[in-house]
Amino acid sequence: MDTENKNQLRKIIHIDMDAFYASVEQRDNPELRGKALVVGGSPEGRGGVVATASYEARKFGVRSAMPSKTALRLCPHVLFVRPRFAVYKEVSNHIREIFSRYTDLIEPLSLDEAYLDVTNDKLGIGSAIDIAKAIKQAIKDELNLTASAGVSINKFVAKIASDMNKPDGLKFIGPSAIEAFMETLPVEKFHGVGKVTAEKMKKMGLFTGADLKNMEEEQLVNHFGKSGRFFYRIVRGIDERPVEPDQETKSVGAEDTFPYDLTTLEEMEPELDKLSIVVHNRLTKNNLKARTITLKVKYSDFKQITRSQSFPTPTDDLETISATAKKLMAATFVDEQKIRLLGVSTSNFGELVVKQKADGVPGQLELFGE
Ligand code: DCP
Ligand code: MG
Repeated sequence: MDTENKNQLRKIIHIDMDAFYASVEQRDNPELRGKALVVGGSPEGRGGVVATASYEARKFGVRSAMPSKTALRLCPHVLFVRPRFAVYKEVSNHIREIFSRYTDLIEPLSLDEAYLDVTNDKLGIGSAIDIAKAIKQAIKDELNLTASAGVSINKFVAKIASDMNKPDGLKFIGPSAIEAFMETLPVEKFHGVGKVTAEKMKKMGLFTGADLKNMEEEQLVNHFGKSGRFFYRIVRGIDERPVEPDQETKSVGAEDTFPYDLTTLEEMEPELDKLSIVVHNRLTKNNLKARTITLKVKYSDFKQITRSQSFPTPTDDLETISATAKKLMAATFVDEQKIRLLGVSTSNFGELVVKQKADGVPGQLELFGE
């Protein structure tokens, strides 16, 4: 059980869309409904992996990230559907808007998945189960798609729970049920346990949460490093990681340290052009425009300066970025200076855009890297 005071128990929901890309394709094309299909990959089975499979295809063992060839072997009549990322992105924005009716504490993990902290929900509903039901209903009514929800007092248990009754599931694991639940959980379900760690655990005779629970904290740390401390706590139902809403992007930039010092403007200008291209690409990819362009210069004695210029209207124009960087460089450069690093960055964005985590990669995983 969580050691927190009962009154302070959090209410966490994990929501995950069912067979996301595949369901969107079946929704938008009636001919695909009820059919075994994969999104992505190639029908000739030549190359590529599939992004996801419809439930009809999963019956044959077809799964995400499987080579097309394998998918075809398991299910010879499987249909290959081209992904339409713009549509998935649109649906993703819409579900996030639905979440935001209930809470601002939303932590997206990918396009189709998010944690919500509804301890103090905006509408004063109070019951996390009722909120999860309402969200699922809104997704059905407004998007004609289904999602599964897990409800508990922490992120880890909520995420496991959302997967338990898929599709269209809702699973609540309350505080008094957590410890018993964790004891039966196979070790590979634990956060941060990949194939390598799972093998190691099994060799040590650790198969379930109950086995992990028999270990001293120190033993777990000795065998599994920092993750060991996490395992020790999580198997007791303790996971205090907060739901962290994405941060607003404050700046977008690029910099480069050179293998030898630059001493002339002629050498620096092509480098500034290269950096500007990187910055320009990042801005357009994230749909950002900046009012301020900043040049950073580090000298061979490690002294560092920055010089900025601001514009009345936000821009993502490559020519403007590189011309400004070069102008700022020319204005600050003095002969004989040795320059080790150059950087170009942009800030002061015209619109508020939230940073996206890499799709499909839960934000915390790298903490426990294998
Ligand atoms: N995805 C991908 N490559 C992967 C895994 C997923 O491109 N290796 C994409 C396709 C999925 C979407 O991300 O539709 C969401 O991933 P999920 O893991 O949530 O899988 P699904 O939503 O497809 O199925 P489930 O019902 O199991 O959640
Ligand atoms: Mg999903």
